[in-house]
Amino acid sequence: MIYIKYTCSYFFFLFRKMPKHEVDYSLYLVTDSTPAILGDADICEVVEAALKGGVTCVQYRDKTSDTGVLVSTARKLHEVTRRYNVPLLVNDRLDVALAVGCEGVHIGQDDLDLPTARKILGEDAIIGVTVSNITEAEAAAKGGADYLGIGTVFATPTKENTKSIIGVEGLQQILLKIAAENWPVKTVCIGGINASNVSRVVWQSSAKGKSLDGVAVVSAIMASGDPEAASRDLAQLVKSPPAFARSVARLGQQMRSAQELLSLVPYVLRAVDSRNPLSHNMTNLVVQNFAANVALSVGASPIMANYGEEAADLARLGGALVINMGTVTPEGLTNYLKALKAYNDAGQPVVYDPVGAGATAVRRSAVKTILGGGYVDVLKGNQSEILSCVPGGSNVQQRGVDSESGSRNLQELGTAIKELARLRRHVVVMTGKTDLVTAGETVFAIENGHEYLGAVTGTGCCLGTTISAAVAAHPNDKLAATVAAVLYYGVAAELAAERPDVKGPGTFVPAFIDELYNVRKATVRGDLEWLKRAKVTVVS
Ligand code: 3NM
Repeated sequence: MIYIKYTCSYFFFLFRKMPKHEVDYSLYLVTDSTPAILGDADICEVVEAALKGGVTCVQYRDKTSDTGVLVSTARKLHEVTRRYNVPLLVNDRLDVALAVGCEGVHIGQDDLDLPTARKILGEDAIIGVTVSNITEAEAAAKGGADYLGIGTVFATPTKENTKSIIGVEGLQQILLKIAAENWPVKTVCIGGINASNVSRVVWQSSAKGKSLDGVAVVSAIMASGDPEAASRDLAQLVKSPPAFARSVARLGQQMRSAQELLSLVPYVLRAVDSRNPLSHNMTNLVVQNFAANVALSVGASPIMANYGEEAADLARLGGALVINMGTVTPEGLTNYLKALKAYNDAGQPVVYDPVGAGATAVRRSAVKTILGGGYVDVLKGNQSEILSCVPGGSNVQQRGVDSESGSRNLQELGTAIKELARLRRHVVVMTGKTDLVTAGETVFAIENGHEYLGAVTGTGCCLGTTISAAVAAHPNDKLAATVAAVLYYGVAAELAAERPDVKGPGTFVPAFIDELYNVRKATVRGDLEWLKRAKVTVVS
C-alpha cells in the first residue's frame, strides 16, 4: 500500500503542471462514448475541439467499455489534455487513472469511498465526489474531496438513473452550507446544463458570497455538431451574468425609509402613465377580463396571451410578464416556462403569483418548477402561498386559494420574507390585512385597502397586474415600484368603497376600476391628495 501511494504521488507530481488548488473548473467536460451522444465521432477529436474552445477540465466517463479500451482511450485523452495543460480525471476507475497517470478521479456515491481513494492516490491527486444533498456534501468536504460535482440539477436524458433532481434551489442550499461552514472545497454543478440556462444557474445558485466554481456538461458539448464552438459559447456564458441580472443590482442591499419610498410613488405612477407598458398576463380563467380592465385603468397595455411561443416576441416590447398559476395545467406550466425564459433572456421583469401554492401536491411541485425554471423579479401571494415558496417547503396546508396560514405576527412574517427575498434576490409581496413588501433588507408594511378587496374574486391577481405595470415602467428600482403599486391599489380601493354609489362588493368592482383610473390621472396632474392616506411603515 505504501509502495502504491508513493509511486502514485510521484506519478501525479511528474505530470501535473499546476498545483491542484489552481485548477480551473469553470467549464468541466464529462465525456460520453455512447452512440446516442457521441454518434460516430472520435472521442479524442471531440475533446481536443472542446479544449480549443475553452474547456478547462476533462473527465473521462465510460460506464460500459472493457478495461483495456478504457486504459488505451484514457491514455490517448491524456496526451491531448496535457497539451492544453488541462487535468484529466477518470470516472470511478482508480485503476485506469493509475495506469494512465492522469491527474485524478471522479467518484460517485456508489463507487469506491473517498478515504480509500485518497489513500490509494495520495494527496496530490485530484478527487471529485458526486453529491446531491447536504449530508453527502459534508462528508465529501470533510473527507478531503477537492471538488464536489453537485447534481442532478435538471432531469437529463444523458443519465436517466439519477438519484434526485435537486433544481437550482437544492444546489443553492448546498452552496449555502459550504459558505456557512467555510469548507475549502470547489464546486461544479451537473445535469441538464446547457447554453440556454448556464448563466442563470450560476447566478441564481450563488448565495452569501458562495458561487459555483464551474459547470459540468456532457451533451451540450459531446453531442454538439461543433464542440469547439459549443465550448467557446459555454466558456463565455459561464462567466457572464444573465440579462435579467442587470437591474437586480440595487435590490435589497441597503436600508430604505418609508419616506424615501413614498416620495417615489408619484414618479412610478407617472412613468406607467407615460410609458404605457405592456402587461403580458398569463393568468387564470377566472380573472382574465378583470385583469385586462385593471391594466387599462392603471395605464398599462394588457395582453392576455397564454401561449408560450408568443412570449419571445412580446418580451421584446419592453413590458412585464405576469405568471398567475390560478388554474394550472401541465400545458400551462410548459407555457409559463417558455414565457419565463423569454422574459429572462430579454431582461424584462416577471411577476409570479403562486396561486394556491400550498393547496395541492401539483401546485407545490409547480412552484418548484417555476422558481427553478427561471428568475422572477417579484413574488406575490398571500401568507400561505408565500410561505409555501420558502426553500425546503413550508408544510403550510392551504384550504383554497384564499386562505391564510394562521396567526404569525408581522415581525415573524417579515423575517421569513426577508430571508426569501435575500435568497432569491427578488422582491417579495405578502398580502394580507397588512401587506408586506421587501427586497431582503427593509420590510415595508402597507395598511391601505378595504375589506371589499377580500370579497371580490381576482383582486389579488389584479394586484399582480398592477405591479407588473409598475416594474415595467420603473425597472431600475423594483422595490419602490412594487411598494408604489401596492399602496396605489389599496388607496384606490378605499376611495372606491367610500363612494355613495358603492353598496357592496358588486358595485365596488366598477368603482374600484374608476378609482384606479382617477388616482393615476390625478397624480399625472400633480394632485397628490390621495397620498395623504398612505399608511406605510417599516417593520422593525
Ligand atoms: N452525472 P448532461 S448527471 C454524468 O447528477 C452525470 O451526478 C450526473 O449530462 C449527476 O450535461 C450526468 O448532458 C449527466 O445533462 C449530465
